Amino acid sequence: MSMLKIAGAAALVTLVSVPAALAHIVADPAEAKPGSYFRTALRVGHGCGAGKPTTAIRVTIPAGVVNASAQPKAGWEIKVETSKLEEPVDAGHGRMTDTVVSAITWSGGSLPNEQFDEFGLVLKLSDAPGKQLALPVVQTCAGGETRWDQIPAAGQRAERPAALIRIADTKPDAAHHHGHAAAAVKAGDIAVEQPFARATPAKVGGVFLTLRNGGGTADRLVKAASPVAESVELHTHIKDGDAMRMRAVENIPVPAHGQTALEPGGYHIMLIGLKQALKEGGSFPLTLTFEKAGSVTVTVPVQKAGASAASGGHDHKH
Ligand SMILES: [Cu+2]
Repeated sequence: MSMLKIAGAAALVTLVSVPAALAHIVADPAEAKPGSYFRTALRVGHGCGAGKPTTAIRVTIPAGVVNASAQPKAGWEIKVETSKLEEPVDAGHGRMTDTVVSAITWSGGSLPNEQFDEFGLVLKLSDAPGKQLALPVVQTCAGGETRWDQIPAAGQRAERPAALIRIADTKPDAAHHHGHAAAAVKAGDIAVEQPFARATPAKVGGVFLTLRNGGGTADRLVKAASPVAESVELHTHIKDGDAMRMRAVENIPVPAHGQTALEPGGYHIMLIGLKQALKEGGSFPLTLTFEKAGSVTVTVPVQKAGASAASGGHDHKH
């Protein structure tokens, strides 16, 4: 379908069939810390009206977001659009870039009318406290689309507001610049503890962490993803004669009421095609997907080359 046809259909639908009771598309959570890697999701309610399913969601990434990545979603394809800036910006940890993500589209799925779903995002926010960010969303349905792009004035309501994010009026969170061990983050019953990566100037890097399963059902880590790498694989080490070799595995098991350590020399997460060197003191987001517990995004601090455990944690020797 040509762009002209899409635009024509959109205009028609917008004119004739916007019911008053459309469920707004909102960002949840909507309150962010300045300068943070902010994990949120676009919550999409009803279709575009007329009982039609939602088939695509396109979100425009506004100025004030220096990097954005989408959480993969079963049954949906993700397309990322970028744009060139006239002036380079700091995309995090001093990495200057003139290419930023300008829009993200999930498409190919079908969200029935009267159901809701969430589309996950990690946004690297600029250090600008006290601002409001508006993320315009185009919701495409079978046979039409709705543009959620209005920015309501203070105290006003809009019929089709963009998804809004408030950046808290506080100092940027400095914690993630200092590589300290973050508190455990959970997906369902599984806690992700003490994540860290080793600093490297190379195109590949390893991530280590502990997965603790507080539930009575065995689970498996089936996927990992990060915007800092072209691809992310689950690896183990196997003994090959006298040498240890890395090998990709389909999944990493986490026993019921047990734990699995991803550590140097054993299971690990491999970042392949790093888009920037991993520098000591930096950090980056990593999204882990479990077969049963679902997905969770953790912030991975970068420690010195050769580090064998997350600093600030207990000292385990190998
Ligand atoms: Cu590896």
